Amino acid sequence: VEASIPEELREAWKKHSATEFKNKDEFERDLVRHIETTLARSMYNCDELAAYSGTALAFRDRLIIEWNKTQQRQTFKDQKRIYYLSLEFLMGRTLDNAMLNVGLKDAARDGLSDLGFQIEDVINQEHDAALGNGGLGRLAACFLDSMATLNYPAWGYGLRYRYGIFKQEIVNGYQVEVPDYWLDNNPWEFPRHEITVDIQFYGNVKKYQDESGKIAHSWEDGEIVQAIAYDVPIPGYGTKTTNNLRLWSSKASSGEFDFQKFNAGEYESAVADQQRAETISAVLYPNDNLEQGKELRLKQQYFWCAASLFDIIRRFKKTKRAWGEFPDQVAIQLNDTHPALAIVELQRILIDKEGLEWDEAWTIVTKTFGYTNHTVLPEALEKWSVPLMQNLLPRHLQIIYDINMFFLQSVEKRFPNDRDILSRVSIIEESHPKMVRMAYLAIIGSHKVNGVAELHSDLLKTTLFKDFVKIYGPDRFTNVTNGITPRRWLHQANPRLSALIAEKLGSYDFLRDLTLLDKLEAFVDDKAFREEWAVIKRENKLRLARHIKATTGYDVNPNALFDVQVKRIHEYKRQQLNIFGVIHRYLSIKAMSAEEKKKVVPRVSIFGGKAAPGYWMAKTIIHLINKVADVVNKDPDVGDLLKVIFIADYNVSKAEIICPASDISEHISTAGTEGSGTSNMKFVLNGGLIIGTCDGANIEITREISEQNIFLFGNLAEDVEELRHRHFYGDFKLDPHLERVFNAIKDNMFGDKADFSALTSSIEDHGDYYLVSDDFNSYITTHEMVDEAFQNKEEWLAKSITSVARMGFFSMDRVTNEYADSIWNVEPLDVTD
Ligand code: GPW
Repeated sequence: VEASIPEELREAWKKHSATEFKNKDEFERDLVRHIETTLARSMYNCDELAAYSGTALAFRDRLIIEWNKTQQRQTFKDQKRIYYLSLEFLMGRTLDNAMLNVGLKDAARDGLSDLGFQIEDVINQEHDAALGNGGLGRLAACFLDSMATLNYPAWGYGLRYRYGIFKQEIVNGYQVEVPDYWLDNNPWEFPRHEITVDIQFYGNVKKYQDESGKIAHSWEDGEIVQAIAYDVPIPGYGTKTTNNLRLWSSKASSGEFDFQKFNAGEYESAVADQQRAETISAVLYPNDNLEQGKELRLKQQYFWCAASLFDIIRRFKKTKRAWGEFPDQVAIQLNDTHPALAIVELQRILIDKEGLEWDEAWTIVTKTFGYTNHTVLPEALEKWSVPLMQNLLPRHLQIIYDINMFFLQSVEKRFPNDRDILSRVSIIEESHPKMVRMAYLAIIGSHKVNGVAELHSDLLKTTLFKDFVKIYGPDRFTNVTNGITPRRWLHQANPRLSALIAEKLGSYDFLRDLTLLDKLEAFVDDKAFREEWAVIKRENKLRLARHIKATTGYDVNPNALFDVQVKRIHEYKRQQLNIFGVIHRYLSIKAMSAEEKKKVVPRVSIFGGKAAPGYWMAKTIIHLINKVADVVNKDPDVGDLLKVIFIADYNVSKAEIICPASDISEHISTAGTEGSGTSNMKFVLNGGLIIGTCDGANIEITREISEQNIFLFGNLAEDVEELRHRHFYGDFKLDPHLERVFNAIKDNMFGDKADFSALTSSIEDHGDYYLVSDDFNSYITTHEMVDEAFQNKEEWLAKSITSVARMGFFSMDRVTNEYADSIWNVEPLDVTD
């Protein structure tokens, strides 16, 4: 559709082209105009929510202007673009980030103050955009921030869930899930009602001869659901680039069919059809590191992949290039296997719709895709039942079988004497029912596969994907260690620390090149600087203490050691190890004389995180933490020496308060189970030390900041298999300190012991799969070392400063550049002209 204004009329447009506010006065003008017109409110009727909406609209105008220009520039330059396909984008709040990225937060602060508002209160009105579960979704959000900041032409593609991750309430110590309806007056999304794609499900496949006599396939009948695009602008920091995140929403297709139903008086059934269609994008599956194999989830995956590919291909076709150039224009990154169907869908379009030969199409497909694996946990690896897929996506299943056949033929040719390898690497698992192994499909359909930290990538190559390394050679597999955006996780979350660093380094350039932090090491002995550093940590702890008081009613002592573990609750992440350690500490304090108690370093143990609604053991862990808190926090024998806090509804905006306030944080997964972890990086970047196992990115953090600045403990990944094996054969002895803890639980010290028996018996009676007992002694001894180190304030400060100075490697910008060079082969787009 040509909707462009003729050349001779464009002067009139240019004269009135929208302009951006550039200072406080212009901001105030735009803010008041939006409040009085867009919101139809006035100075007699303006609460903080209206002030927030007005401010958001004023900044949104700026983003839109740059967003339009960026899209025009990218279309004009017509370079290769990156498409990041992720079922999760855990964005958090947008306003504060937008203010900082465009460099006008001070103007907004002053302007709001002139009009009677405090900027912090206004920022706090915003609801988090929480379209993700945890690390995987937050990584996608950090990618978007970095890609825009580095001027890469990049799009995110996701689903516009009506309900994001549930809100968590704690009632009588139990998690209660409350729906997160986040879409009402969300100013950051733009419905594009004109951008729609019809998506087909079910039906059947017809074979026919095309004009040239070739056998061809067409997918017919079934049902159609419509995808509608909603766009979200993604501004970079200190750049004009504003990229696009496109989220698809589902709706009943407004075809004749429904119209006929309405006309035939079948009003109710027509409405029911509508609701069924809308169900596809209704809710985010709330599982982290778990796949349940539900049909609706597969529908979500195909719906989103098909709509995104249609959109990408539509854009490519406008350039009138030959299909062979597709991989020179398009790089698609698969965030885990959730979008692996995109591989099959592209192959289908090329052979069924565009008439390409199989081999020609397959070359294009494999050059286009890259696949990132985030876990080795077996329960998280996606497998779809063949009958389910046969019913929902009959043509795709055929193509998967063909991909598999050609692949197995080539394997057979290369390894003629190895019969077993074929069944091991087959995309189809020969079980009952047969299953489609999505990770294998993703490997076979991509030119690069990467893990997210060194240990994790090594484990992929030596265990899960070993056969594929043999088949394809080691070059198809690579590592890109995760990172985080320093804009949100330092500058936005910890403005005072960011300002102090800027003062010392002479500018905020470190926010665009985090390796500049290394210059901080020169100031580690600077007395005034150290004092300022300590004051900022204290202020941040006070801010968290106020939040704890307001939400739990508990007072915590800001001089105590703040010990934090916030992340999804999972047995492999071992919050149970932490809470057992807390009970051990509690019992030790109870047994002390008054004299001995004087030597105890006061602690606040802070937990936060959601359990998947169906994950019983995770919910039991939350329950135990809250019960321990009930007992410990009101025990006069303990007083300020120990407090236990569970912060409800941990999310991105709470992380921004919590990360800057830790003295120590816990990253204590069973070695070999955590892909990378990214909150470890957030805490260290904010001057907290960490206690952790040799797992995920903890290992690279240790390499960067040195062993002296981290508290490592526990068995190594290489020992895990053997230990589990031994447990299985009865060689298991409960650690004596842990036994004391279990005895306390069994004495009903924290309420009915029956409530926690699943937890204790998974360790005592069922093989202790996560090695809690094996690591317990090492864990509590290391915590004693933490106490000791914390008493030496000067040394602790030196560790904190040195660690921050050495965190440059963990910038998401480094990560993005590595993907761009080694996977995408994409260049940034020059925005100066
Ligand atoms: F199972 N991760 C996550 F691999 O947050 F898909 N959710 C998930 O469903 C998966 C992984 C999946 C996390 C990893 O657990 C974490 O170690 C990693 O840092 C993060 O993804 C980002 O790579």
